[in-house]
Amino acid sequence: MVWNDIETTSRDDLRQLQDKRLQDVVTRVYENVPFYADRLKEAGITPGDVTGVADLPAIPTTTKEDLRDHYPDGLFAVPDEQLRCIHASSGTTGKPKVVGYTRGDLDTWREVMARSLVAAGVTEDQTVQNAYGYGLFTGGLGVHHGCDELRATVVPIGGGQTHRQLEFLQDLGSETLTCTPSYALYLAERAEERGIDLKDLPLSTVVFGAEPCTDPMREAIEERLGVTGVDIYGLSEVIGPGVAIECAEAQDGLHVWEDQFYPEIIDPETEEVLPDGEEGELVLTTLTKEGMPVLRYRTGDMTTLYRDSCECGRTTVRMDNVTGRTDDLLVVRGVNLYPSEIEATILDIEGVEPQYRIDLHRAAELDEIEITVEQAADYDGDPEDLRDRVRKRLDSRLAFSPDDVRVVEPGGIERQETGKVKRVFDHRQ
Ligand code: DLL
Repeated sequence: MVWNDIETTSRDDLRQLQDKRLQDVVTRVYENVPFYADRLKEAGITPGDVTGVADLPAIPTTTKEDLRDHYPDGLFAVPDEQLRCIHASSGTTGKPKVVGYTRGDLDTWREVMARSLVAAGVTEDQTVQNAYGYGLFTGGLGVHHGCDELRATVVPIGGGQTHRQLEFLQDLGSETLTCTPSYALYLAERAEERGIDLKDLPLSTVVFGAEPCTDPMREAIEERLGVTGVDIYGLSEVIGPGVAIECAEAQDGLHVWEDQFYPEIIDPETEEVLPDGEEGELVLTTLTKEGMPVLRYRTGDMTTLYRDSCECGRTTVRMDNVTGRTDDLLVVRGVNLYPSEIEATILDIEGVEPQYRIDLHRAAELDEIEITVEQAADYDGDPEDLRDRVRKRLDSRLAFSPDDVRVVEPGGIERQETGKVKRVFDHRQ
């Protein structure tokens, strides 16, 4: 089932719509956002030169630094009185990125989130326990808007309160849980401790996002909670959750709602646009946003696009699960590694819990990397063997040998109950 016919429209019709919408948004930002007027003029482009998405590569990209430099509202395209809501995403450094929504933007958000929930298999008669944080973070309210649009029943519990989460999952019988992948696993662990078998409950779907989730992590979620795990992607600067989502039927790539958000993949070094099937940085252009439209926004997220047909019938382009960000890249003694590559490698080893941490140190001018893994509760072998297997697997899969591998007891890696999980600890500064 699809929520909106646009999801299955022909690619030609979709392209016509995108072309028209791009012309409109370029005109709007040219007229209303001095930053974009200057950027476009510098590139020798007037709105009349843009006839469609084929012209996008000529348009300069927008970066996170551009947003920070114009904090808080320098990229807004409407006067304050037209804003209905503000969200902000806290970066690791400096000022947060502030985003403003008009009534029209909130309607768009409701729409793409309703589509997303339907793609995940949620229906109007279901209950959704929403364990994304409410507040400035877009996760909680984004899912909430979508449930409301779909007319499903939302339980706005937000992040944390694990005891209450488990109690409600049992007593209210929610069919869907929405939360980060790390929190889904955290809930599973706490449920196991309390002797609650989540597989016995009506819960059948977890819509996870806001953090990368590798295949072994997804398998752990699906198995421990007895659910179908559906990956949802989005970012505050573009709308929040609801830019793209997997369909429950195929769970094979995320359908990008490209009538609203036009995706491109670029080489992060040269900004050259890469063809379908090649991995690079995702760049998004909002085609209808009013409050804070963005042209060619560099998300920092690494992925691949592909356009072959999907068994669910949706015709949209799909993107691979985001497994890394350009700024997550670890450069250790000349070796380039994404934490997600390390995750996928170690979590695939039997006897290891889906938990780990990566610590970077500097000793005598040299970078050192230490990996900590956690022994599974049901592993009764020798921890030394486990350590050995982790080392060998990292070496054979990634040609990488960490300076140290630590194996800790079950529960030995500190868990995080709220927010986005932190797994890399850089002590080098
Ligand atoms: O995390 C929006 C969101 C909320 C998405 C709930 C899904 C579910 P921000 O806080 O602005 O917005 O962070 C956006 O989080 O650029 C990615 O690096 C990362 N991210 C979001 N979804 C995924 C995902 C929300 N499914 C940043 N897989 C993005 C991997 C994700 N990374």
